[in-house]
Amino acid sequence: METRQIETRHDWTTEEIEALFEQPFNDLLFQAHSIHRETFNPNQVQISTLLSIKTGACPEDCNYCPQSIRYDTGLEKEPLMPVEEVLKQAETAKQNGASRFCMGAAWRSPKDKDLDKVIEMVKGVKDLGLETCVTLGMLKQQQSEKLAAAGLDYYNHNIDTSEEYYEKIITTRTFEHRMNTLKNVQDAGINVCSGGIIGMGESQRDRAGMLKVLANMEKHPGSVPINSLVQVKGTPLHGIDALDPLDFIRTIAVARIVMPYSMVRLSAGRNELPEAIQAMTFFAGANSIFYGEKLLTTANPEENQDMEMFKKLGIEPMPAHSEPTSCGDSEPLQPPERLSA
Ligand code: SAM
Ligand code: DTB
Ligand code: SF4
Repeated sequence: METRQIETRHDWTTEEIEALFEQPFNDLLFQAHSIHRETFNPNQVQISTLLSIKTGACPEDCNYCPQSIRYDTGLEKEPLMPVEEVLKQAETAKQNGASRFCMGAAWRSPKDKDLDKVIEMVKGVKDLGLETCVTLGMLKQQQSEKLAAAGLDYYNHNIDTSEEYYEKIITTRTFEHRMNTLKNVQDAGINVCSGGIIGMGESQRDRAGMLKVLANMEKHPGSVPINSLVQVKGTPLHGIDALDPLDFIRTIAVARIVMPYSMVRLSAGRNELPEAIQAMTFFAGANSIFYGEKLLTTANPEENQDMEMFKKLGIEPMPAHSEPTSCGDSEPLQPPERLSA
């Protein structure tokens, strides 16, 4: 089969990305799906399982998050999980078909003694043959290097929204803090997993601005989780106008176009999304999901429900350590005829 190379750009403007959003829906989906077929097998979806290894009592004030100590969400806090318990859960995730195991901690940034325990977890999960990912908050350069030396595959650190909208959502840290950690992680040679949340009252321009920052990174994030806000009672964003699912699909499609070789993950919010909408996100270029009954603290679809959906759609799980089907930076993609007119 001939492999065509899709151009990987790092010089997007917000206006160009907004113009992608504003296309007629079918044109946008056609363009995104055409790219998706060039860079990935469109019938494979990567399966990641999440585990909260330290829950609640987080000092940050992220307006969306049930784990902030500032909001009464009824969540019971739990200290850092013992390494053996984490490995037991990773083994179960592997048996259930996961290829990546993501461990999340409700920290602003990890203490060095806690990081040593997380490193033991990473090594143990790797030994099971799973790809590893952790999300622990802000990291110093030296902490990133320690994680890299342990063989960590991915570090998840979401920019969550546009630089302009950031202070409306979080006041205890800045967008720049977030970018600094992403730089530390990339400099240490760890793959970045970074995306955001849609449905927090942001404008389409904010969505375009967020994707611009990700797409203009020196190296595109290997994984881009697109979360639909899970509204949790007690958080400031509970009760906000619900997101139009078509806008969620659009965001996934635009992410696929501007980051053609990244895994785009249909992340939080699947429990509230009808199957047909999820199917459309796979067509639009999503090729990864969180799998298992729980995300970190909120519900996710049941495993057999997801397997049933995959069966109906003819989708198979992507094997661990899969790469895009073509790669390169040279030949620009020719837009579909109607769009180039
Ligand atoms: N504390 C670390 C941090 O903030 O990077 C790691 C854990 S934090 C829960 C990981 C990500 O989960 C956040 O960046 C956010 O994108 C996502 N998240 C948290 N609460 C969410 C919600 N209610 N709906 C959708 N995504 C959410
Ligand atoms: C990401 O982008 N989404 C995941 C993962 N990275 C860590 C977390 C979603 C959390 C949803 C709310 C909860 O379950 O607490
Ligand atoms: Fe803490 Fe992360 Fe939740 Fe923010 S998103 S409150 S940093 S756990």
